[in-house]
Amino acid sequence: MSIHFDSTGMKKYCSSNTCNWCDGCGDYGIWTAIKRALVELQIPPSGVLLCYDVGCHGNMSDKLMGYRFHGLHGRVLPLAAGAKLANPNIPVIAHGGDGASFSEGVNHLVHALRSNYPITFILHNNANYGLTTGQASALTWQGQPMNSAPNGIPENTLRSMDFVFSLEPTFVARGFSGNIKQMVEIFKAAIRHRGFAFVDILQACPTYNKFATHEWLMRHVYDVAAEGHDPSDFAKARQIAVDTSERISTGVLYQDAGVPNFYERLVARQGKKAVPVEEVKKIDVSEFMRGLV
Ligand SMILES: Cc1ncc(C[n+]2csc(CCOP(=O)(O)OP(=O)(O)O)c2C)c(N)n1
Repeated sequence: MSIHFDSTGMKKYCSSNTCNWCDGCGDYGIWTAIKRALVELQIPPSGVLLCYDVGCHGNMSDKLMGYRFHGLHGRVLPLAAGAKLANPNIPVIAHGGDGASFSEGVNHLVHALRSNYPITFILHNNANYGLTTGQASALTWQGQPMNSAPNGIPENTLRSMDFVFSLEPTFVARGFSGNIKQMVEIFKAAIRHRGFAFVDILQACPTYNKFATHEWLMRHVYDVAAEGHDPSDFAKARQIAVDTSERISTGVLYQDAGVPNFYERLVARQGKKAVPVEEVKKIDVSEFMRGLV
C-alpha cells in the first residue's frame, strides 16, 4: 500500500476538539510525540489505526485524527491485535493505562507478549487509576496514600518490567512524558518493529500521583543510548529495566528484530496473497433466515 504524505503532516493530525486533561498531565506530551512520530515516519492519518483503552489517556481518541477506536477498559490489546490480523497493511498502535494493562487486562498483555503480535503498545504509566480519581493500581508504589487506600496498598507493587521480561519480549522501551524528543524516537523504533513493541511511558499525573511527579522523574531518568547500552543484550536490558533504585533507564532497552511475529508464524496464512479483510465476501443469507422464522 502506498502512503501519501505532504509537508502539512502535523496539521493533518489536528482535531478541533479541546483537550481536557489536567494542567501538567503527561498525556499532553505523549499526544504530541505520537503525532510527531507518525509524521516523521511519513504515515498520514489514513495510514494508521490508533486504539485506545478507557481512562484519561483514552480521551486522546478524539483529540487527533487517524483511524481510531476507543474500546473497553482493559481490552485494547485484543482489539488492536484483531484489527492488525484482519488488515496487516497499516500500523496499529494501542494505548493503555497501567490500571487497564496490569489489572483488568493483564491477561491480554501476557498473550500479546508471548504471541509477538505485530503491534505497538504504549503504556501511559501514571501509576494510578486516573480517570476514576486516583485509586491505587498494581503499579502504585507501596505505602503511598491513594483515594482507595489512605494507608497505602497492602499488596506488593507489581514489578512490571520483570514481568514483561519474563515473557520473552522482542521490544521493550521506556520513556518519560516530559521528554518529547526521546519519545518520538522511541515511538518510531516501536512502530518499525516487526513484532510486539512494549513501550512504557512514565507519565506525570499532577492530580493523583504525588510520588513520581514530573520533577521527580526529571531528576531520576537517564538515557541508555548516551551510556552506550547495547539493546541486543537481553540480560543487561532486563537488569537496567528492573533496577530503578537509584535512577531510571529510558530509551530502547531491548530489541530482537529477528523473531517472526504472530502473523508470520500463522500457518493458515502462509502462501496467501490476500489479507483476511480482503477475503470478506457478501453472502445472501435471506434463505437461511426464512428457515429460522
Ligand atoms: C471493565 C471496567 N472496569 C472498570 C471501569 C471503570 N474505569 C473506567 S476508567 C478506570 C480507570 C482507568 O485507569 P487506567 O487504566 O490506569 O488509565 P488512566 O485513567 O490512568 O489513564 C476505571 C476503573 C470500566 N469502565 N470498565
